[in-house]
Order: sequence, then structure tokens, then C-alpha cells
Amino acid sequence: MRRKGMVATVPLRLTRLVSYHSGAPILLPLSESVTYGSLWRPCGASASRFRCSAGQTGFFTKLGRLIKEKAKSDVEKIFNGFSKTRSNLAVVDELLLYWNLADTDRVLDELEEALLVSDFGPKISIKIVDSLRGDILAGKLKSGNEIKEALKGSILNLLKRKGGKAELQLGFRKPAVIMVVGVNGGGKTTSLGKLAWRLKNEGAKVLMAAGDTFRAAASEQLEVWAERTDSEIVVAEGDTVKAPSVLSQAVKRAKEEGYDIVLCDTSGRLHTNYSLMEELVACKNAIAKVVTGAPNEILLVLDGTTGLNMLPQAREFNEVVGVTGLILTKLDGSARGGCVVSVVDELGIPVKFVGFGERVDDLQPFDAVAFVNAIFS
Ligand SMILES: Nc1nc2c(ncn2[C@@H]2O[C@H](COP(=O)(O)OP(=O)(O)O)[C@@H](O)[C@H]2O)c(=O)[nH]1
Ligand SMILES: [Mg+2]
Repeated sequence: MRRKGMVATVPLRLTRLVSYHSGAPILLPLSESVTYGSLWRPCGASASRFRCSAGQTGFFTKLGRLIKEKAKSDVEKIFNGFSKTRSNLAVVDELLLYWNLADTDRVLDELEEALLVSDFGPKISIKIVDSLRGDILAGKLKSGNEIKEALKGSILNLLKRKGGKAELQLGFRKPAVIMVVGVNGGGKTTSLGKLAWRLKNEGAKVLMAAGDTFRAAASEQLEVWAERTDSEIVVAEGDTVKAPSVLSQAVKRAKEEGYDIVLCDTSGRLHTNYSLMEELVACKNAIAKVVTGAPNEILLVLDGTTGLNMLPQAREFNEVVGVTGLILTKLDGSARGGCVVSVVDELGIPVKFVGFGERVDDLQPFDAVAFVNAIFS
């Protein structure tokens, strides 16, 4: 165990800090090694740059909330991508328009079918329809319109009750650390870039960590995002550096240099590949060694067009690494919205962000009311 004041030697040859403030990348020390005695100073020690006061709780809470509130104004445009889900669910209106009590069983069967083809999954579809049946038979729902509102209400309720807090939970220690995980091509790196842009707009000092060490192009892709968002980034130098080492060094540096937030990218992996999944655990542990309680958020990126395949993915990632929130991407494509409800229902994990394009501002906090209105509009 390292004690206060003890000097640790961190081989900086492994990573470089790239700063894009002047437009061109500046490579910070690439010496063989550098002494980092102060890096290990525990929070609460004398150095003023490691402020761990209660005030930071306020900063991070405000940051999480601000990001959410700012999105409300233009949230509607996000859901254009649900056109497929919407057209599958359009049948609900037709069914309920001519609904009468004698017809209940047939209508509810067809309603269940409509939910199934919209990727809600069997468990959730049956649950929703059974609850509607109970309310109809109890005389609580007396018209097609009331049934539709109850249907929307039960989905909304589930998203809110099971999903819990949609705001980022950034803890109270600086730096807050966010890790993005998920399968290849889901949109991790892109979402991380967009998230950096959002956080920077709220005044946070952001450091990116290129933890996708499997593909050389992955770091370069994140460097482009760093440049685009005027963020700084830690990348691996050479092929032999492992992801946990990159992330750990980035968090150390963030701690040393007073960053508010570290955004950690990771390699895409199939949720069925256990050795790679274990590397994620190593990444998480490496981060936790540097900042107690970190990573504050482990965001699983799910491609909105994959439908029910996202459920086993979410299950596996959650089991191995403990997912705290979901980012649902590619809603500008033919996103299949229903399965999100299944993921939230089964795993009790909130959707925190939705991505709907490749531009820097194409990421919005998730709004459950807008989501339900969009798929049933
Ligand atoms: N249309 C669209 N494309 C996206 C979105 N998010 C990511 N992409 C694209 O999906 C591809 C894979 O994204 P990337 O971030 O590299 O995925 P990763 O492998 O999980 O890091 C890239 O071509 C991105 O531009 C999105 O919300 N909408
Ligand atoms: Mg990537």
C-alpha cells in the first residue's frame, strides 16, 4: 500500500497526454519515467488541487441535472428514428377505436401481438396486457382512449419506477469517472465524444482516455473527437499497453491536474467472450484503485437498431461489470424502441442518453415521457 508522501514512479512512456487547445496536438512528457509523488496523495490532504469538499457534491449534482434539463426543449426531434416502432404500434389506435367490452379478449390478443412485433418482448407484453385486462374487467377503463392512455401510462411507469435516476450520478470526488462499454460498432466512441462536448459546455474540465487498445484506429478515432470537442486525451503508446493501464494512468493524471471528469473508452467485445469481458473488470478495478468509488458510471451503449438482441447483451455486461446506465444509439436509423422497455424492466437500469446521429450535438438525455409519446404518436 502506498502511504502519503511516498514517491511512485509511473512509466509515462506508455501514454502521452495530447492537448488540442491550440488546434495541433501537443505531446506532453514522453520521458522514460517521471516521479509522481503527489499523485498518490489521498483526498483531503493538504494540496488545494485535490479539493474533496462537500462543495463538489453540488457541482456534480448540478452537472448531472443541468444536462438533463437542457435537453427538454428539443427532445421531440430525437424520436424520428422510431418510425418503424411507431408504424407497428399504429394498429393500437385502429384496434381501440372500435373497442367494446364484448370484444376485449380479441382486442387484447391483437394488442399483445402489436407489442411483440415492436420488440417489447414476450414477458413485458404479457405483463402489460394482463394489467390492462384486469383494469378493464374491474370497470376502470371504459373506452378505447382510456385503454390507450393506460397502456402508455404503464410503460411510462415502468420506465420511471424500474429505471430510477436518469441523471448522471457523478459522486462527490474529483475526478468523476465514466466508462463506456458495449459490443463493437454500437457507438461507444461516438457517444463518448458527444458526451465530452455536453459536459464541456456545462463547464466541466474533461479528460478522455483511449481504452480501446485492440485496434490502432480506435485511438485515432477518439483523438478526432478530442480535437472536435477541444478535450485532452490519454492514449497508449505502442501495441503492448493494456487498457487497464491506460485508464489507470488517465485517472491518475486527472487527479493530479484537477480534471472534473474522465471519460474512458473501451474496446468493443462480444458479451459472450469471457476473457475479454474479464478485461473490463480489470479496467474497472484499475480505476477504482486510483479513485475510491470510481468509476461513478458504467454506461452500456446499445445500438437501437438491434432489437431484442440487446437484452442478452445487457444482461451479460451487467452481470460482469455492473452497468449503471444505458446509452441508446442510432435512433436516427430504424431504431426498435420496444426492447428498451424490456431491458429497463428486466435489469432495472435507467436509460441515460439517446444518440440520434453522428454530429457532436446528436446526443440527448433520455426523457421517458417523450419516448412514450413518440412511439405511440
Ligand atoms: N446514424 C448514427 N450513427 C452512429 C450513431 N452513433 C454512432 N454511430 C456510427 O456508428 C459507427 C460505430 O460507432 P463507434 O462509436 O465507432 O462504435 P464503437 O465501436 O462502439 O466505439 C460509426 O460509424 C458511428 O459514426 C448514431 O447515434 N447515429
Ligand atoms: Mg470505439
